[in-house]
Amino acid sequence: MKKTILALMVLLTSVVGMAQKIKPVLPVPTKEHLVWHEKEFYLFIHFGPNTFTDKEWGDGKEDPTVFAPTQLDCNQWVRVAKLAGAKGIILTAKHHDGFSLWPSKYSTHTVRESKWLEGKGDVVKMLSDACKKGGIEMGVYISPWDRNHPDYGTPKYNDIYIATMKELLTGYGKFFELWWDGANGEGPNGKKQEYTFRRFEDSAFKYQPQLMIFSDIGPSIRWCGNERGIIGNTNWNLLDTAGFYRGHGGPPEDTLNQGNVNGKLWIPAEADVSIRPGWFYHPKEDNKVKSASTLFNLFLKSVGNGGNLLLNVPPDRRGLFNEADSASLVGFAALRKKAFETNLFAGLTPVSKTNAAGLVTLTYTFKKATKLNAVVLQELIEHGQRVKSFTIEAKEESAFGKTTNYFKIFDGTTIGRKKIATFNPITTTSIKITISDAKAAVYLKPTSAYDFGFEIKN
Ligand code: FUL
Repeated sequence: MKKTILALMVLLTSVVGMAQKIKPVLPVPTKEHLVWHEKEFYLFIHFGPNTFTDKEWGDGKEDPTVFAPTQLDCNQWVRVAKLAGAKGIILTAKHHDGFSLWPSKYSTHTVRESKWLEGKGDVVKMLSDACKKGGIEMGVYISPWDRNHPDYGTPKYNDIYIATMKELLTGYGKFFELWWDGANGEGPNGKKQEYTFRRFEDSAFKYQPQLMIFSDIGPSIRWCGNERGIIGNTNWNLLDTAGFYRGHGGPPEDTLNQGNVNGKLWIPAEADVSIRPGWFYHPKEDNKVKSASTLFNLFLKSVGNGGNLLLNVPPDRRGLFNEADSASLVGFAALRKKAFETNLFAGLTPVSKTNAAGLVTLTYTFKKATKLNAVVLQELIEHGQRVKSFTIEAKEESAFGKTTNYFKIFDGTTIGRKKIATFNPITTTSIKITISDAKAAVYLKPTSAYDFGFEIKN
């Protein structure tokens, strides 16, 4: 392995001046990807007839009047989202039952046919107004699978789907993300649909070029391969999609979970998971809401592995986030604040060295023995994802206060956009980070270290 490959550049200041000189390792993220990566955590909202019928998948035959929230308040969703530190909200504007949360002119199964606000309501509008007012972003889930639409299963439905998207993407301002679910069953006439996804994609980007489109294989963001909120410890933002299809026909789940080391496209992972067992609200799950510490752990396993966390919080039958969910979300924010409040590397300048084997190390020496349980590493991903493996070591002190050896506290693979490396709390005077393998010279953002001050639940 060439020394040059392992030359480590630690950039403690802005890289603006250098940026042009750095030879990228392809593929690199688009500027929209870079904006998306910084969001880290945002909410998902599953809401619709299923909320009232206690189902997860409505069959599209529900009477639209079942949709009857008594106190629907999107400002409350936004308030709680902000308290939780979420950067946006993605709403199921249309789930598989085909019910549209806006009065779509391409459907007869919408809020208009319900009695909510005498059929004059529009949840998409309400949420979009609330997000704008609250200063957070909004995205939409528009299920391609539609169990209500009479044209589903015929070529005409593809045109209807595009018209439906157009209605949403041109009528409510900018969305940050469009979510395409992989589920694809039969429509009301028993037929399955052959989707023209390429056309869907072109149309969506035409209406909103800045959109990030999610599906199991992108084009912008990929599914992380499970609905448990866990992205691989090894996580490449790269994916090969040739020969794969959305829905059935995608790459194996562990490939989605880890990406492809030499993948041709920048398609980062998003972890979608619900705060409750179901995606929609069910009263019997009020006591099954994930705790703040479970959510914090999921944060470590998603954002801490370089992807984004999309956390579903289903409003209840009032149309409000339930008290139990709100309490967990606020607790989750408090844990993040506590964990990342004090950067123990602040004010320290690391010593950067190339050892005999040509491996580069970064050594931080504390002024006095310091307790820590986490180190956060970040690559400057605009130049491509490079690091393949690294280790973290801590200096062991002898009983007589004399310096002894370093011992390993963390063995890592990828870093990517962010790696939150956690370990059992240790008290040490020095931390050594070694990048042991990389595709090319590595560019890191400043590294930080923390003592969370609480136990991490597994
Ligand atoms: C799944 C859907 O079938 C679920 O109902 C839910 O929307 C989840 C996020 O994706 O594939």
